[in-house]
Amino acid sequence: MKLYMSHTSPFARKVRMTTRLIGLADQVEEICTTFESAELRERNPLGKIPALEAPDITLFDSALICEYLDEQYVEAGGDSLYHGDRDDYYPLLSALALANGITEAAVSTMMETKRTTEHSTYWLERWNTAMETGIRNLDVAVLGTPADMNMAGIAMAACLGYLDFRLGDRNWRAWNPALADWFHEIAQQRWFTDTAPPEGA
Ligand SMILES: N[C@@H](CCC(=O)N[C@@H](CS)C(=O)NCC(=O)O)C(=O)O
Repeated sequence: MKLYMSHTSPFARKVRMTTRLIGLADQVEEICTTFESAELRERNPLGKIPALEAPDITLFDSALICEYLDEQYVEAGGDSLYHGDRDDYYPLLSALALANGITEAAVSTMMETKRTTEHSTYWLERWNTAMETGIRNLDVAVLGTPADMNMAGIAMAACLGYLDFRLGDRNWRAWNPALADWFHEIAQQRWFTDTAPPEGA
């Protein structure tokens, strides 16, 4: 399989952490690309990173790619990253939706601030509120532990890694101290450190 990715994309990182956690990393060639490239647009008409070329299908959006990888893992006898305790199923999916949504707000903020023309205060405020309210409302209990990760935890790890990397001025740890404690342990895991953006990126 070929993953079209960039080292700075939190959506690509979510996929890359997943391949490492489920033992599929050596079957996925990581190809660095940019969102302006023709090779990416051939695989994702929206021109967004990441896209996965699998033997049977080419997939985009990171959520779909992660579901596909999870299916491979389950077929090989692994426990699905989406199904923990049955009672946790919808809380887990809600936390996953929240993590993906906060990441979207963070990436949009970053792209808007990088624009050379005038920035939209309206959108920057909306995204900031989404990030802060999302993080304050996140229930750490459903995110899993390093020994028992699930997709909500992986998505949240990618999200918080991105906030520290690109939006270090947001003091998200003060918004949710329990989440800060959870992340402190996660940030030491090999699958997290191995997928970090390179220095100076
Ligand atoms: N929902 C998409 C979001 C992907 C996304 O926004 N990727 C960013 C890089 S972090 C991108 O390629 N942006 C370029 C653009 O929006 O045109 C996913 O989960 O894959």
